[in-house]
Amino acid sequence: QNEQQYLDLAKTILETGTHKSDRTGTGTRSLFGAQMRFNLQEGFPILTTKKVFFGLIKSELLWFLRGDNNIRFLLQNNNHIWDEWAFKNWVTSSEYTGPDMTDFGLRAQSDPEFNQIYQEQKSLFVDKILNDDDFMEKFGYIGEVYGKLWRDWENQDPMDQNATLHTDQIQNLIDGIKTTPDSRRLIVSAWNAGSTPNAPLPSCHVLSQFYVADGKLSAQLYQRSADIFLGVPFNIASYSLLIHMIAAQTGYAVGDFVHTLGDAHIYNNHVAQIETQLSRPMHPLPKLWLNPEVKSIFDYTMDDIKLIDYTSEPAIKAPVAV
Ligand code: DHF
Ligand code: TMP
Repeated sequence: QNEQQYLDLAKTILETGTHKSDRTGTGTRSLFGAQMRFNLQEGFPILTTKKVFFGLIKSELLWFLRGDNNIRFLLQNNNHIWDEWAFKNWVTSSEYTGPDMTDFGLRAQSDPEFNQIYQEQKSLFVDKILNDDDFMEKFGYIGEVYGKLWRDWENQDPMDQNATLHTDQIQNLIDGIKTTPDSRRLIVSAWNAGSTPNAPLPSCHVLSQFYVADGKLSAQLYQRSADIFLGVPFNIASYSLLIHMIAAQTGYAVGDFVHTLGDAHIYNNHVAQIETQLSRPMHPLPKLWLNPEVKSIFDYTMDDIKLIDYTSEPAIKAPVAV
């Protein structure tokens, strides 16, 4: 089964990964360069050895496809997976006057008293993003990443110093698949070397390439940095969903999702959780349903996307490294 590749990779990293320090101060076991291949005809590749919250994956992908990089839309959908990185913008700004939030991610894990103060500040922050437009405009953005670059990559027109070009990579991709399916240039990039490195979290899924053969649409993702326990299960399901949606809109069946990883790591504070997961049985993979009435990749809503027969082992909680 598809999922075995993920479990094998996790096991290899646990057993052979290099102990490596990292930006967040958490520490990891890490391996450089790995690849998994998910045949989407065999079922939808969401993990079954732990429960993965598909609703969060749907709303995050719809958010990318809106070209939105302000977390308000996520919050309106009860999705909090990006809160910490927008919160970081706020507490490091000159306008923040609350209690000291230096290193909030690490301190929240080791200091229960601080954690309470932090949780209070974070829920104040979330309320303000939802209810205060000026505040949302200023502090809700997560920088030049994903959605913005997918739908509206801006660069100066080389022919005209005063003109800015706007590129919709997703529309171009769909047009490309329809008109030149043999093309080797079906690329979506989420790394603008000029601006992305300054984002609160520079894009992790950096580049994807789409491929059509034998009536099937496949894609390969290059992910520069891969949190095996928390991020990767989301990334696998998210790109598989995107392939299904684009296939539906271009008239192809689904092929493979090829997932190529750069720094593939297990955080030291996820080791017990992944060991639990490795001891569990797999369940059969679910199927994906997309509403066939939807006529544009940009028109899908939460209700147009459903998983059928998803059964899994229970969720496993783990702290996210900030
Ligand atoms: N930072 C790090 N260190 N790892 C990440 O995977 C990561 N992912 C980001 C942003 N920054 C990151 C965006 N994606 C979760 C999953 C994906 C994600 C962020 C967070 C996560 O915590 N998932 C939990 C459930 C969270 C919830 O219920 O709100 C899980 O158990 O899958
Ligand atoms: P980094 O910018 O120092 O590489 O930290 C980013 C962390 O977030 C790293 O652990 C990888 C993880 N991550 C994913 O695995 N998938 C994602 O989609 C995102 C946004 C982050």
